[in-house]
Amino acid sequence: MKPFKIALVNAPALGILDPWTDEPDFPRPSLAVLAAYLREKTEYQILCIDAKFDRLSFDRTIEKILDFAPDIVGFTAFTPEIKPSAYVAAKVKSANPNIVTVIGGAHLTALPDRTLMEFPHFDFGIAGDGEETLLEFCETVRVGGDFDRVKGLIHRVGSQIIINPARPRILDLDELPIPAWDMFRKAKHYWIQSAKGCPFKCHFCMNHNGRVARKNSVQKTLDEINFLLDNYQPEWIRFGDELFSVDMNRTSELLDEMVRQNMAGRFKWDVQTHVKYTSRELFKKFKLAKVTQVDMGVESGDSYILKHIGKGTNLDMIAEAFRIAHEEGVPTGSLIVLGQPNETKETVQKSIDIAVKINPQIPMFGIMVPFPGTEIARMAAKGEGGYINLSTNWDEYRKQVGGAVDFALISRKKVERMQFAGYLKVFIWNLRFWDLARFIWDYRIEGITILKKILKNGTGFLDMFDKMPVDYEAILKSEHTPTYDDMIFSREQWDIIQSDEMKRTNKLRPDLIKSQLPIKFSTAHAAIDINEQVLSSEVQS
Ligand code: B12
Ligand code: SF4
Repeated sequence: MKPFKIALVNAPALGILDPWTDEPDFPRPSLAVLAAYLREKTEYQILCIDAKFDRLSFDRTIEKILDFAPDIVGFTAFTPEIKPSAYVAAKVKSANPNIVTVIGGAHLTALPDRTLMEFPHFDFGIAGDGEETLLEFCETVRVGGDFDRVKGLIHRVGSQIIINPARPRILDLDELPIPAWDMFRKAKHYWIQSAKGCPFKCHFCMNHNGRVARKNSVQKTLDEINFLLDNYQPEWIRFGDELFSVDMNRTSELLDEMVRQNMAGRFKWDVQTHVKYTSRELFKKFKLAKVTQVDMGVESGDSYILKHIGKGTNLDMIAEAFRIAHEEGVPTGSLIVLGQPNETKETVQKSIDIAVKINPQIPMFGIMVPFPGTEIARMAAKGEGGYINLSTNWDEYRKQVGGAVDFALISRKKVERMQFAGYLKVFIWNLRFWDLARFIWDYRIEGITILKKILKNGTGFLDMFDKMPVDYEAILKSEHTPTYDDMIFSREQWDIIQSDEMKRTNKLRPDLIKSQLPIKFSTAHAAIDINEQVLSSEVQS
């Protein structure tokens, strides 16, 4: 019998403006995770085509898909990747209309029906966690069946687009197999995820994995690391967890085990977390386990802004977390977003100043992007928060070099100049000239792109995409251009889905909610309990 075939695709980049994202040294985790799940459960023939990792052109990507002759092609896409994915889907469908196309990932999850309306070349969409839905969907295509029954699926019935009820999240991540890294060439870096989800509600983040953190056990996490070490000897393992230390007891145990199993120092590794989920005890353990970097969200240096962005932090908590990390010798990264609601030159300056003060190993200044599904997108669509000129051209939705929105109280150009100056100031003010030289070398392409953009007369940057196919815009011309109402609606819908999910999880696994309430180690951490209150009141109602 002819095998059932599925190709899983990460589309090519439109240009190399930021090598971290456009020309990565790592394979795309979503493809590896979905392929592993399908392989474990089925006999399908599976091909992963990671065009960014393999530096494939659009033509070569399309050719590879068509040569494989799949029954289904599944595309993965963050917001700035949705148009390139749709372009590939359109070309594949025009060459072979029998191939079924399906899109999944954060963008589709934020704008489920709107994505299918904008891009008719996607036959189906899958929102949220993809593993179980993709399997059920493939089986429905393979043996025939009713698409209405597949939770999490978005599909067409005549000219109508139907969003099926959301699929409950997989609560125990240990159920999932180790990602199918063998379906890619050997890489220098790998991203793994030991926890998914985050209890906070930052205005600029959609929190697409939900507000209840779900975790791998310590053993499963160690197995994933050991699997990579044994088979691929990576230089760097990066944790894609929103909050690596969301369950501080689990993290503490994991760090002890990493030391006990002599993992420390065998590879570089880094994590992201929230200042509230840190403590001196934990930083000591991070140090022993030789973490390369702990990134923490600072977001803004202005106390009013900080108080209103849903992060549940204040300037004291932030300063204390970075101070303790320094004292314990743990290298840090600070994440700051310029272009917060009603941002001015003065508040941007405060954000740069706090970065100078906390003096992280690596400072990171992104510029606000109103990603769909976020509160910022809703505000920008309503003209609130000093946001103007909101674009719905998804190619502009990039944090380092982008242009999705402008700011009424400070020009984008000014923000870009201050962003550039901010990077320099952190190093120069702290007399870290060697670190500055290294930073400039490591991020030279990003730096040149930002500089080029600053020096350009116009404000656009889309002409820097030198790999954009000539027929790109023509192929993607749509009958439905996304509207501001779409952005507002998507935020409201997403809030409802998130809140239902929290209540459902609390009924099934109250321990998951409990384990993510931070342990209080210091007075500064005890100062703000907004999110604990939000968490407990939301789940109880
Ligand atoms: C690691 C990471 C990165 C890394 C690596 C990205 C990469 N190319 O792999 C780096 C640092 C480079 C990065 C860059 C960016 N990132 Co990022 N990143 C993450 C992070 C932390 C983990 C992603 C991950 O790999 N998870 C593991 C995989 C298995 O999960 P997953 O991708 O979500 O896939 C699951 C489902 O979404 C779904 N699914 C996904 N694809 C498909 C496809 C099909 C067919 C199906 C059925 C299902 C499906 O099923 C999967 C399994 O359950 C997330 C936050 C988070 N913790 O999730 C942000 C996140 C994905 N990033 C985000 C953003 C915005 C970006 C940038 C655009 C930022 C920027 N510079 O402007 C860039 C864009 C990158 C690009 N290629 O264009 C947003 C996405 C929002 C959005 N609307 O798109 C997120 C959600 C962060 C946030 N909360 O805002 N990122
Ligand atoms: S802390 Fe905020 S930015 Fe980070 S994942 Fe949670 S909601 Fe998103």
